[in-house]
Amino acid sequence: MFCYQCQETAGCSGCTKSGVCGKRPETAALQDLLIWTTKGLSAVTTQLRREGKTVDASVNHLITENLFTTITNVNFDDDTIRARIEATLETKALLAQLADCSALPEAALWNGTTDEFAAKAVTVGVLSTENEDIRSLRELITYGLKGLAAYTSHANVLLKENEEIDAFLQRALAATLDDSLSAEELTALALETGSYGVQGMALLDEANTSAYGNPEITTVDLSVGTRPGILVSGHDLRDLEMLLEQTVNTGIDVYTHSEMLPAHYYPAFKKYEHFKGNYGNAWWKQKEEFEAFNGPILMTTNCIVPPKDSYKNRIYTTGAVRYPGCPHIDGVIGETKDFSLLIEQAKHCAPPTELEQGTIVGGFAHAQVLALADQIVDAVKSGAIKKFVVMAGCDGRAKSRSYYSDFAQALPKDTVILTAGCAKYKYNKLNLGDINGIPRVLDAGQCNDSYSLAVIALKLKEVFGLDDINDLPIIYNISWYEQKAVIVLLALLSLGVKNIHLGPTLPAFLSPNVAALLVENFGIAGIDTVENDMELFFGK
Ligand code: FSO
Ligand code: SF4
Repeated sequence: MFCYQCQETAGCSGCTKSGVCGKRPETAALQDLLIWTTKGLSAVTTQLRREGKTVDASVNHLITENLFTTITNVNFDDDTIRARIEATLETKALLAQLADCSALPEAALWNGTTDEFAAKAVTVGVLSTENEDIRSLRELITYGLKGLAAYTSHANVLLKENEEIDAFLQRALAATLDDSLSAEELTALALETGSYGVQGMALLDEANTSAYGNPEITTVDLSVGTRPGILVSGHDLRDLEMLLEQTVNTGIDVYTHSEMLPAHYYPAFKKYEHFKGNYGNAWWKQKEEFEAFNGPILMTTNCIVPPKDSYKNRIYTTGAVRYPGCPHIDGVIGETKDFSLLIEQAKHCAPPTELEQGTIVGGFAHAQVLALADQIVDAVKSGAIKKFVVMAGCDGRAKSRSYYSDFAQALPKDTVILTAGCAKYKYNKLNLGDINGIPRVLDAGQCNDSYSLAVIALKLKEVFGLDDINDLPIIYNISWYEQKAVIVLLALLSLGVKNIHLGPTLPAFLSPNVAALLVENFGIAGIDTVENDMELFFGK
């Protein structure tokens, strides 16, 4: 196997024996083949569109779900990945009859049987592209598209569609098979991927806010109640809504975990009295925290870590997530899922063991921040706020990530952190105080809510009458882990944001030349020690 798509890849170069994430070589091979066949299907759909023919939304969804399936910590189940390859080949064969496929690449034409999958997979992985710069750019685009697909999938379950984004996503996937494209052309495509990333996040923002209202300042409880609970993790708000509905008056409380924390900020969920609070921290601490929770856990998206036997019988998956041996709650778009299995189990479980007490405050997505714009602008003009520091992205297992807690604590007291994604767990419980009533950590929400941070930056640029987004007093110090962070990064680059610091390590999939190109054109940099970075950013 060879996989280097996430920040925790072995030796900062690539997982070759098995994944640090727990992905086995057989699963990695099937995921490689799923990506390759999905690119082939995308070549066919792109050809169909070129010929003026329409592509059904169900095909768009098949493609985005396939990409979502291969994101780090989403699907560890070979049988379902194999079934997805079969469905992809079947759809491709049907659609290929409607288009002129004579000039399309092999991936568009291959139609092997299930017993040929393993042999084919070894020939179509990441390393099948020999030129390391082309490989690097192809993977940068592919990982960005995986992140984009995850975001549009969440919008799709809320019945929001955008054919333009799907058409681009498929055209870009197909382009990664095209040997005639130069490094310059692929670089331009990576930036175009970023601009569709902005649109994808905007689509999801629209889907979430039109369904559940605009996030507002909210105090979230970190303690536990005395009743049994169900813990919901991942990013899918529609799943949470269905679960909350079905647990009304059952004597069960519902808690959020990791990236689901921002659900508390949405007005629509506040009416549920049994929507108790947030339990635990970022994804990587789940082994201890899920054990202590005592009740059923619903994984709506990444990040699932291979579960310990002690709580495996309490893990349920839904959507793109699968883990062998854990029950899966089915439900297609528009259908109400049936969570009675979890509810029945919860009734016989002990209440959660308390991990901590206290509260945290969040809900600073674009509408809420713009409502406070006057107060914030005044604070900037008076000098009470000197700089904003965007610390969005992911948390992870690496010890070196303690940098982010130390960095947040070392920041001058006249700075405000703008955050989104699970990166926040490194500093959202540190009580960093406030500036004239404005908290020093403003949490916009999930990783996709980085869109809010971009909207806020663009608004500040307008208010201060600046021509260039880079003239704002904003520092970008972003942490990444998986492929959603890649689309967030590309989205920021497409908006013209420069000098982003990315850590705790730069992606292994950036070849030296591609990394140099990003440094030269965008000022992308890594991180240093907290002391040196304070000196760099603040000159002290
Ligand atoms: Fe995994 Fe975290 Fe939101 Fe990332 S829980 S690591 S960019 O923030 O994606 O999914
Ligand atoms: Fe390794 Fe990350 Fe790939 Fe898992 S997703 S196999 S940890 S590079």
